[in-house]
Amino acid sequence: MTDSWDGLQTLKYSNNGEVAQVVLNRPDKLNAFNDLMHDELFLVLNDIANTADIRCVLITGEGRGFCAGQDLGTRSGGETMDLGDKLENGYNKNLRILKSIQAPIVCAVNGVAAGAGANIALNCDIVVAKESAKFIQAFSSIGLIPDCNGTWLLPKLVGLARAKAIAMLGTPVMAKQAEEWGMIHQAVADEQFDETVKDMVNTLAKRPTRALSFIKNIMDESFRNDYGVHLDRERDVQRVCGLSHDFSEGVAAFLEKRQPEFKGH
Ligand code: T3D
Repeated sequence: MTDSWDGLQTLKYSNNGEVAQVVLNRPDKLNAFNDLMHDELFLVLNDIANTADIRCVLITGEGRGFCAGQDLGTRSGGETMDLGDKLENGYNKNLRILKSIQAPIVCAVNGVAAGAGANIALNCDIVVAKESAKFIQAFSSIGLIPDCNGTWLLPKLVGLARAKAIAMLGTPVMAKQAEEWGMIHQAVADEQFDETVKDMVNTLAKRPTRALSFIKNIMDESFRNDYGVHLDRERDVQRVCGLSHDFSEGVAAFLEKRQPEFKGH
């Protein structure tokens, strides 16, 4: 970790120019978000977005939880409030930067992910969770709707029937179930979790980053493109990939029967 990030109070952050790691760090509150955490996350996500050669980003949580969403201790029970402003200046501001990061983002869900915590995870490119972890759309239990784009993501990931049910009932979804439903990529036995995450991050950091960035963007785009438009988009993006170092290296390595040395561009 660079010295300049030592003062963070709600996160741990390291960025070696190739891999960036963000650890939500309020374990006594299951890493629930307060205003400082929103602000500190904004700073580190900006740093990542502005690190040109970053190859992979890892987001995880400290302690037994991943993130319990908004710190309800920062909201006054028995009062109404304008949550639109809160969302815009907190979660939405951060999710917009998260989305702008071009490197693959792995979310390692180390424990319970509730409310905004669950949906922040689902906004990442690859979600790996401990088998003991659970995802809870806790919002409706306090009279809210899923935010952090949960109402956009969930129907696409698990289908409308399951999305509506888990959002309305607030039923916890265990990691294995989440994997079976396609909500996350993989549920991993707790004892193999750290190793699996480390291997995945190291692998991604050596793969052709520019192509991975195109993959995530064009797959997101697929939801708003029609068939013909999407074929055109693939053609245009593949044209760019074909002109890249990593394509020429990938083919050369295959023909020479050796491992490719991708540079990420
Ligand atoms: O307001 C806005 O800005 C709008 C946006 C909202 C976005 C949202 O995220 S709304 C949803 C907010 N989150 C929740 O409603 C979840 C609340 N938490 C829980 O339901 C449970 O804590 C969990 C299911 C996540 C975990 O349960 P369990 O039994 O494993 O742990 P616990 O004992 O409930 O929690 C441990 C501690 O963390 C406890 O503190 P204590 O008693 O040991 O001092 C608990 O109060 C604290 N904690 C857990 N979640 C929150 C929290 N403190 C503040 N805010 C939390 N969200």
